Amino acid sequence: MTATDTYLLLRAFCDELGRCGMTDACTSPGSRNTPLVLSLVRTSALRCHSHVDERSAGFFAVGAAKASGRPVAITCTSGSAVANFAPAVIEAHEARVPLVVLTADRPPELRDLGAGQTIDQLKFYGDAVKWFVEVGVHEATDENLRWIRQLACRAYWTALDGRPGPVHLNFPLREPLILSEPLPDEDSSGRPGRRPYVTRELPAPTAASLGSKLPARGVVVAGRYERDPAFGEAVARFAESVGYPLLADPLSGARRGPASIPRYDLLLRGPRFAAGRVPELIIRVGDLPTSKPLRAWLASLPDTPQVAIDPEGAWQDPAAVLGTSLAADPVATLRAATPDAPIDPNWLAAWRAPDDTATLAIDQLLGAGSLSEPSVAHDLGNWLPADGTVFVAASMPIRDVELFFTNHELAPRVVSNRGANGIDGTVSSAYGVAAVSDGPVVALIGDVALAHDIGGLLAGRRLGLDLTIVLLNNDGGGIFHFLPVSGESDAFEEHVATPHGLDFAHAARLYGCGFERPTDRESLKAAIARSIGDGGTTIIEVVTDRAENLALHRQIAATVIPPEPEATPEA
Ligand SMILES: Cc1ncc(C[n+]2csc(CCOP(=O)(O)OP(=O)(O)O)c2C)c(N)n1
Ligand SMILES: [Mg+2]
Repeated sequence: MTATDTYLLLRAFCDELGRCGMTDACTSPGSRNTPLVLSLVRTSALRCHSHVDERSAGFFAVGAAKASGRPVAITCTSGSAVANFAPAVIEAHEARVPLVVLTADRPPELRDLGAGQTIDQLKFYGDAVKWFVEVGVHEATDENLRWIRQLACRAYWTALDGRPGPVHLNFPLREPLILSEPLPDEDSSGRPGRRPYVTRELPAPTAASLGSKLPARGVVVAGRYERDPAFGEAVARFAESVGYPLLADPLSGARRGPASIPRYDLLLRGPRFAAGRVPELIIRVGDLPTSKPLRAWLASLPDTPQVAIDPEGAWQDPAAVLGTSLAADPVATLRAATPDAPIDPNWLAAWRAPDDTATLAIDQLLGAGSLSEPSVAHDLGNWLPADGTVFVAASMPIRDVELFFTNHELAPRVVSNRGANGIDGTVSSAYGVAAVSDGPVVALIGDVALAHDIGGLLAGRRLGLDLTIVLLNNDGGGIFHFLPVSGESDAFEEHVATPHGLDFAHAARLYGCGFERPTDRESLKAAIARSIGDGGTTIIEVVTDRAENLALHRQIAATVIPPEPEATPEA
């Protein structure tokens, strides 16, 4: 077994990933993974994105795979580098994102014997991966070249098949790690015509029946569903055709059309509103939206038939109220559903009118004021073009986008890491989206999330990517002011809100980004347009105050929700 064997096998493996349809891979530096890195980089079908930090590489790949719908490969050296992929692997598992994780390892004779940078990498990610393979050390015989091409195909298709997710291949690599002579040009081990060695036919999306007769009073709830660009439009048209109110998280792409009720989070907080609108059927598509009031409302209706169209077996039902789970394609199912269902115009109107009133009230409240966290979330949906993408961080940004995005036929795509709801890796994932997107990408992010992945900024300059970062800087975790812990005054500020006093202008300088600090809505709009026009990365900081933000949210809620003695407090 020589370095030539290693490189011949890896060349065939990487070539095969490209033949299957892979276009992007992320590398990170090290010694042990030299054969993996060089083989990926020398595969002409793959764009290789170099990262210094494995945690960033992993989250970058998550963003690229989410936005492209294609599996992305990531590789790292042995030891704790493998552990630094873990947060992204977990996000990919939870959010159903296809990744092919290629870790380098010491060969078996060097494990657990004090050799450097050696940890137990076998099944390192546990049940977070769909498949683990210890690849082993092999000679590049004809049989083994066939086998490794098959292995690449299996890794690619397994990541994508059924419920997508990460797969992990651990490669023991023996020294020497570089070639002493060039590989022969010819590799005839692949199929002719650049066909994949194994073409796996994934089943065509199938429709299921929602029943022969839809009731007059139904509701559609739509959440994150990234891989089918037709999803949002199909859901909105279905809701319109049957006259069902559509409660659509912007992550669904379905917040549009005359049936969409974008203020559901605020409206459903009013018990009188909810009590007067008990539906006969709830159709759920995509992930559950983040909104607590919506989740609480669904949970309060265990006797209302609730149907989820759930092709990936995601079981999004923490309250155990679903009666039917259809293993079918939501787009095909909704398109096939009876278009002439009995429409009760009063039913939709009973949602439409208060929703329109709420939207007007919000516009007035925000219009009168200067920049605020809600105003930024509100405006981004209107300012960005339809081919643009907003990558939204966890914490208040994702909640404010859900609360304040308006109905918009040509809204930008909204993408977020909602698998594990982490604040980690946000910058890196946004760059991953930018790497595979044609339109402009804007990241909406809080200050703690930016500080957490500040190293992710390195990708901008090193990889020549364009990203506009709208930073909502309230010097800490503003979300915690909405929670009961905010009353624990001995520990809240230092240990929960965690103010840091960082001046992000210095970070912008360090990483070669532009920096702006607009103070009104118009200058924010202009700064975003400038950043998109100029290219590169600009951090556009909007300075806010956590306590004022809480007060503004309360004011908006009090204006929208009619006063009722038993009104629930904001969560
Ligand atoms: C990896 C990870 N660690 C911790 C948390 C818990 N957490 C949720 S929100 C938050 C604070 C986020 O602050 P910031 O990004 O400034 O957003 P803001 O709350 O101010 O909107 C934290 C620490 C998490 N979600 N993920
Ligand atoms: Mg903050």
